[in-house]
Amino acid sequence: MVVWIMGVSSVGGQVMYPGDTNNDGVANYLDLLPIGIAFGVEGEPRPLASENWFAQPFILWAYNLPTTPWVNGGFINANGDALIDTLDLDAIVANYDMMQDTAMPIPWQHNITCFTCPPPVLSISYDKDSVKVNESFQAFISVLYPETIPPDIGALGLGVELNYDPDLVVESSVEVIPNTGEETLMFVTATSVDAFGYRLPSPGRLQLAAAGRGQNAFFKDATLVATVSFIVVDDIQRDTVFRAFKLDVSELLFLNLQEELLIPLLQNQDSVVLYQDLDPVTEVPLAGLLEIFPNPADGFIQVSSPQMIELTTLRLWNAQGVLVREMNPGAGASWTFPVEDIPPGVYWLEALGEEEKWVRKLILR
Ligand SMILES: [Ca+2]
Ligand SMILES: [Ca+2]
Repeated sequence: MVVWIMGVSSVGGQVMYPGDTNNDGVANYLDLLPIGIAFGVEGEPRPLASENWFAQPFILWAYNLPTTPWVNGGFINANGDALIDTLDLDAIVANYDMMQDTAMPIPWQHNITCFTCPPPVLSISYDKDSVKVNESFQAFISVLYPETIPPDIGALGLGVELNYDPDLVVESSVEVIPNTGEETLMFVTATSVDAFGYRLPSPGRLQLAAAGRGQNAFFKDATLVATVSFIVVDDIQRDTVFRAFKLDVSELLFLNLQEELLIPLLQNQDSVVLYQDLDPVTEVPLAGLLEIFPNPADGFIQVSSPQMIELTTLRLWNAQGVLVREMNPGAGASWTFPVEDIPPGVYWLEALGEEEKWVRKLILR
């Protein structure tokens, strides 16, 4: 065995690319996790080491990842010194999304699951439930457990890829802000406009990894991983005044310190309604008069005014901006709008007076 190792190293048969720490053929957010698992491990420095993206011979380390043992410590040691630590992060960012097929990459798949570990919950929520054009809002990416658990059954880290509709937000303003207040965590983040990478995710995609340094970092009842800030584009109109914005999870990987797979749950029901005022000048007077009741509603909505007014139109829009129901109430001070056959969810009630418009969010259950 020793002879074989020395034979390989002496002929330089094994090569690595700095930043592709799991040697799966691409440098990206997932390459943070091997650094977290192997944090503090020491081995042979790489002769003539560079952090540039080219094949570099290295001396095999005694260390291999626990459940994907074809990943040797020499792949993880991106900067080429004798230690796995945060200095090995830089090459991931510098070579982001670069691909290689000469280091004999192997897909990084985890077949060993920790079934006795409680499932971590990836939670996505927002600071607002509705946002106007040109205004900003934030998404919060957190890891939750029902209660704080012993660290040894928690998670070392996670890698997640999120998608959204790039036509709804100003792509150049999308910013991932890691929660550096969690001092045990290391982060790799990427958006389509991240300034550091050569190649980057396409618009509407962002990637995020967070991991502890040689110890499980997720075991508390709630840990904020990152905040993502967005700005709504100045015109969301596509035959409608409302659009729903939602982050969808396309890839999600949780590993623990033993490199075992954790099976996560997803808490991602929320969305943000983006809207624009078609005629904001005339919005004010009706707003002082109209009230809706009950909200949340089931069965019917009562729209009322303390005085007689002329209400030409009531329209109910769903969060996708689709007109669900319209009626023409006419003159009066109280109107009943039936909703018993409409699916539960978030809706917008739009009321038109003779020259005025009024909009209010409501929930049907
Ligand atoms: Ca990789
Ligand atoms: Ca290193």
